Amino acid sequence: MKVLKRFNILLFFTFSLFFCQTSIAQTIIVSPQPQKINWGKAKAFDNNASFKVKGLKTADTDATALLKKKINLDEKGITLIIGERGDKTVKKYSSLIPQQSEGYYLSITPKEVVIAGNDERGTYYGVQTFLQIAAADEIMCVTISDYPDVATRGMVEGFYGNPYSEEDRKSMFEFFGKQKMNTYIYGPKDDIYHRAKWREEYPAAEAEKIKEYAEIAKSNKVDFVWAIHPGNDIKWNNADSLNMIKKLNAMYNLGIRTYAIFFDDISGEGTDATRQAELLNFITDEFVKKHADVAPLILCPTQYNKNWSGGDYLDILGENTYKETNIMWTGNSVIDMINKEDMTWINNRIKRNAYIWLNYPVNDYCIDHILMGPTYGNDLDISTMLSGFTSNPMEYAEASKISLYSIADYTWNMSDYNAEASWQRAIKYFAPTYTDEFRLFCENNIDLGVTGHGLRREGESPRFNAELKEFNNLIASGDTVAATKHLTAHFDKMIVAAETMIASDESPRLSAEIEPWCKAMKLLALKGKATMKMLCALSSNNPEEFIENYLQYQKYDKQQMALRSRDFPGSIKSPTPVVATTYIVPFVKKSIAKYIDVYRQKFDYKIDVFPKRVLENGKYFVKVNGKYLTNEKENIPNTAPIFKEERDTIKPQRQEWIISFDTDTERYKIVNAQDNRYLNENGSFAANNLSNPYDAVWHTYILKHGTNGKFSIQNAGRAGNNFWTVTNDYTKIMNSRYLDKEHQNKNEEKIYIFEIVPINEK
Ligand code: LOG
Repeated sequence: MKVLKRFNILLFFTFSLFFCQTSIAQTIIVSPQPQKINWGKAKAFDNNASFKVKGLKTADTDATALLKKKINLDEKGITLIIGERGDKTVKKYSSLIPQQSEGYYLSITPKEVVIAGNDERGTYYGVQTFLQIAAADEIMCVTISDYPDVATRGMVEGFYGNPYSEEDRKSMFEFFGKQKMNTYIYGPKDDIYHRAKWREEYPAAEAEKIKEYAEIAKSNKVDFVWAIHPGNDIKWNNADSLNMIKKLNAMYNLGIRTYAIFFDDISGEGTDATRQAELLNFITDEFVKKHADVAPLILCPTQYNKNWSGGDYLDILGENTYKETNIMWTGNSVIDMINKEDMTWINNRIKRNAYIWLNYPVNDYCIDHILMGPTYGNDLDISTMLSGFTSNPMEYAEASKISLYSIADYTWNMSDYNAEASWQRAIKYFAPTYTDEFRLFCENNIDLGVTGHGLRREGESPRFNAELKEFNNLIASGDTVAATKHLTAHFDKMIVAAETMIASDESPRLSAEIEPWCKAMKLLALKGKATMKMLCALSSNNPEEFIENYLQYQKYDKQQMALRSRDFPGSIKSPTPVVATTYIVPFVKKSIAKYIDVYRQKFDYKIDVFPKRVLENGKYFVKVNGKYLTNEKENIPNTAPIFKEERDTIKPQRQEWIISFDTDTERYKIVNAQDNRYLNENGSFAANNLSNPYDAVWHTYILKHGTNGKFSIQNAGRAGNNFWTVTNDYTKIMNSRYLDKEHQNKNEEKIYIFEIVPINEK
């Protein structure tokens, strides 16, 4: 008995020690995720330890400056050895330092700390990692051997819209230093000295700012790359080549050492590949090579994605531009994630490794959305196929850091990258206190909806969808009240999250940026709650309560429509912010239409508060020129009804059409009373009523009342936007796409031709 007890105590201690240590190590997040990290079993020292630093004079000055700012120095403190390969201080450890550029070795023991870079940046990154670990209450023993997978990592400020503010940029440089990103390409479309007035020098005050950016970036080990966009009006002559050199020289004097030349989004003369290559080579010869400290050029070509490429444009660039010139690439299309196959394709064309310009999380083409979701979809085995990887973010700098945090993870250690885990860590990093509230905000701002560019993002509103399942199950089992409680509780969470994020002083700049979307989220949740109350009112047969909540819903809806995000006088206009457009918005919209429909069938009380319907649900004659639309070929596939002069006295239903409002699409469906078949977009029956079930995409119409008192019937959904008209002999319905161009969808006379008459009116 005694022995057993002792054994148990021992077990308890061993276990608690084990768990305690693992849990400390696990709460420390080293970001970006290191290549090799070995947590020791014991604590090295406490958070308040002080250090005696060896190597302060020889190690990289940015690294030592950062270190001195953050730790306590004390001659009697723990020894901290710092330096880069070749320095005496770290000679002993040289075999442990990774060979890769920007790599570092870090070791923390109770006896000493070693930070040894393979080069200056490596040392600096070693310090950043040390500071992340040393921020914990207890500093664990650890050994790290670390280096980046992609040499050039960062962002391109390359969007249309508000350029970043001074504060945005400075905060970004610091963030990049911490997250080990080394490149910031400056090319905002709405900076006139980048694009419209590319030949002119910056006025003194702005020039001063650029100079400051270059300096601050540098002290965070970030290359501040300045980009010029001459393609809209460049002349391929000597004068403009010299204009270019002059401007680049002026920028050199402001401290710029890496340059990019952008030829994206232009047309006409500027798009000539041969001329572009000649210019780039000229600049390399006459400018880059004349300065020992200027890096090779970065070119954004006119054909910067596979969809927009054709002819021999890319081959000419590949053949003619000097091999050290970097060529940018956005992937398979303008907005796309990067995959291996496309990398092989482009690298073969340009005869070098492409430099990625990832158009994510940029939202200048979907400015009503804010993109806060996980950064997923880039292949994890392409690190050796890239010369650089930069992300084009949103004009919302703080909000963009959610994705940029993951870009840092991805480019640093690609094979270990886990989009979901990295996203969760980013959320926690930016909202350590309000993590769950911020997560709820982020997960409701993932997808961007339908855009011309086609990118969609999966996984929006997962917690809402889980509650919706419960809701649907309970509705099916008849328990409306319990069902609505599920969604109401979730809507309440959304409200609290929105309010918390707006009021939070944890990241005030982030809060300010996302505030319009937080407000939109709150109003959406309030609308959702009102909808749930309407459902309860329906099930308890309470029309007053239904109307009262419907009026609330309308009030919130108006408030939401009146919201505006950031205004901007340039190329982007301020939009109405939208959130959760994939699942929650459609759910609320469809629910409200459905509940109103049920209400109208049950009650008369105050139905004039609802949007007017063109037609009430019912049975109608559909007539043109006094003739009745008649379904003569009962239930025979591929037949069409015809217009008949006379009333059908044998089977009157053949001329009766059940027209009803489809609450999902807010369009009307038209069904024949004789065989229950749905008319399709051509005004015919494709199949019989068994093999051709109702499909809102093909079987619903927009009805409009014309000034002549007649109706138009318009196809919608995938069926397009054409109208019904009639064949020349007035016997059948015809799709207006068969009309000549001039008459298509415009000619009122050919479109407002249908009399839709309730059958009891005759
Ligand atoms: C522009 C870019 C813009 C982005 C997304 C490139 C190379 N150029 O279609 O400035 O932010 O798409 O709208 C672009 O992507 N053109």
